[in-house]
Formats: sequence, C-alpha cells, structure tokens
Amino acid sequence: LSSSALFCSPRNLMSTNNYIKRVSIEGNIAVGKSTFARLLQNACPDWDVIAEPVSKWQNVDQTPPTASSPQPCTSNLLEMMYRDPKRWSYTFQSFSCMSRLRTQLQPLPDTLLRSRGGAVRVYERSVYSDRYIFALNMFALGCINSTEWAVYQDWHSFLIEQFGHRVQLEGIIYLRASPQMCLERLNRRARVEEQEIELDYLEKLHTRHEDWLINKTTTLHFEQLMKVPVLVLDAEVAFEQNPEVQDCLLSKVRDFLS
Ligand code: DCP
Repeated sequence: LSSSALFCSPRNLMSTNNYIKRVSIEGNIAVGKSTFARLLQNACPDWDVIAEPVSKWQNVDQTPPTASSPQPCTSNLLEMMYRDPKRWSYTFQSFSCMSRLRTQLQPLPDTLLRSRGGAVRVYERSVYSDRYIFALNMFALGCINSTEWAVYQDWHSFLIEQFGHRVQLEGIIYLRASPQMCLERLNRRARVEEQEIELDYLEKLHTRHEDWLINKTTTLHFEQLMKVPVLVLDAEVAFEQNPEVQDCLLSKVRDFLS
C-alpha cells in the first residue's frame, strides 16, 4: 500500500462515520496559537478545539501516587529538553508526538458529531509539525543523532499509516509572524522552561514553517499532506485585544472551511 492509499477521502468517511473536517493551527513558538484557538472556540462553540497537551510534557508521571506517598512524582520533560537538548530531544519529541496523537484521536462528543453539515475539529499543531518542524530541526542541529532520527521516522511513519485517516487534515491555518515578534511574545508570557530560547532558534523554526507551508520545499513522506490547502494569516498584528482584527481573521477561517 502506498501512503496515499492509507488516507481515505474525508467524504468517504461519511458512509461509516459522520463527516469530520479537521484543521490544524500551525506557527512558530509563542505566535499566538492557543489564543487563536480560544478565539475560534468562543466564536464557534460547536467546533471541537483540542489544545496542545503541554502540561503533560511538563508533568511526566514517574510513579503513581500511593498511600504512603500521595504526591505523584513527576518530571518536567520540556524543561529537561531545553536544558540538555542533546540528551533529551529524542525523548521529548517521541513523548510530545505520542501524547498529541493520543489527544487528537479522542472520539468526538456525540452532540458535535451530529452537527448539520459535519463537525469541525481544530487541532493546535499536528503530528506533522512535530516531525517536519521540531524533530527535523533538532536532527539538523545535531541534538537528535542519525540513529535516533531513523528510529523516530520509522515509528512516526508507522503511526501515520495506522492512524493517519483518523487525524487527516483538510486544511492548515498558518499563523505567520516574524521571529522577532514571536520572541517578544515569548518573553512577555515568560514560560520558565523557555527563558533561554534565542532569536536564532525561532528564526530556524520560522524557516522550517516557511519551507513546509509556503515554499513547499520540505520533503514530506505522506502524499496526501502535500495537497492539504493552507490558509496563511498575518499574525504580526496583535489580535488578542483587537475585535476588528479578530473579525477579519475569523471570517477568513470561515471562508476557508466553507
Ligand atoms: N515543542 C517542541 N517540539 C514539539 C512541539 C513543541 O519543542 N514537537 C515545544 C516548543 C515550545 C512548547 O513545546 O517550547 C510549546 O510549543 P508550541 O509552539 O506548540 O506552543 P506555544 O504554547 O508556544 O504556542 P502559542 O504561544 O502560539 O500558543
């Protein structure tokens, strides 16, 4: 089977399932994906917006709580990855991708499944940005070695072959802003694990987004992914406190999905 045969057409899903339109929001670190996802959820309450499971990466359970030790023992894999990327990048990238897939595979609530015209499910990032933005970047930086990269690609391709049809994207919303703006927002939100991130790292991630979503020069291993339409939204302007900009962005998303 070629990988394209493994992606059944979303329209065909209607005969077995109700139709689900899935889109992912992509963009650099701190560009505003979560804010935009919340905005979509408020404007379209019958859409199923799935947040990125960052808190799971910050709290990896080591041991379950017991009667004698009721506090669960957790480790912060996000912090470990930024502190020692050579040691922890592969572990982080495997855990973040698995936990994302698990979250995104959750069944849609029945009420939403029955929405007229089909349900809309919005993902904050995808298993594709995990691979073609972050893991690939860590490999290029030498923080994931060639054996780890071969292993990563092997299980990632296998998972997409097995589950790709259940997280298949019908569209990608690319929130695009300069790396300088992302750095400003990153410093403003001050997530402790990210305090050492420099402009250079955000520039590399920006180039990876551009290569994948605009220039289309990234080598993708899933034929269907190459055909997914991309809506590019200008995220340089702050939209959080600006209802006019929000309305404009929302109408572009509605047009894109109609
Ligand atoms: N991350 C990573 N590798 C991945 C996915 C995420 O290294 N495969 C890191 C980058 C960030 C953190 O995890 O430090 C969360 O990344 P996102 O860009 O996905 O989410 P943000 O919360 O930064 O996005 P936004 O501020 O746009 O909502």
